Amino acid sequence: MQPARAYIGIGSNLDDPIAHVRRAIQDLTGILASSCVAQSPLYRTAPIGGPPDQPDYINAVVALDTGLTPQQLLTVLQTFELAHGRTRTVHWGARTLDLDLLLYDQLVSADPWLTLPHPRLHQRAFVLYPLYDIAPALFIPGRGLLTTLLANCPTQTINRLDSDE
Ligand code: A4P
Ligand code: MG
Repeated sequence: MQPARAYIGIGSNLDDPIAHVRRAIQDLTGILASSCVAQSPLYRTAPIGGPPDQPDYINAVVALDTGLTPQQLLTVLQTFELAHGRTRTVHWGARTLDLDLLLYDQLVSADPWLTLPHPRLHQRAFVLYPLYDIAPALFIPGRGLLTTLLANCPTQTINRLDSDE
């Protein structure tokens, strides 16, 4: 069977976020029946939503080829979040690690447990820029071309990190 191409958004803004994101990328490269085909640079980004005075986030995106179903993949991602000490108290509050399944091939799903494409990805510079770094020609089902989404994205503060930071 052909593997699916999945894109995973990584975010952290607590307890040494750069280290959490780097470890998360390592975690993702070890997923069963999957291989990592691309990883974006890391970005430092201003928090969108959630309580005021949160620290900046570190964000990145990884592309995987996977033989897992989307449900299996999300379950693995949630296991990694827990292993990074993720707790869920405040909606959109600060977190050690958030792993979002952004896209799974061109699959569309309205299931609240697993909505595809991720319901907010098209509005978020912290997702669109790293996605563009690794898949510039991407089409987001129901939303359009990534390049068009980027051109229409609200202005948000995001800065690419130097690779040695
Ligand atoms: N869920 C549904 N679809 C998906 C999907 N495609 N991928 C469900 C992952 N999870 C999905 O997620 C809540 C529920 O969404 C889960 O039960 C899952 O089954 P969560 O991770 O527990 O909570 P969350 O992260 O607070 O919610 P969510 O919806 O992932 O939040 P967002 O929209 O990702 O926003 N600002 C900056 N600069 N950088 C960030 O990374 N992140 C957020 C979180 C807000 N502001 C940010 C950032
Ligand atoms: Mg999440």
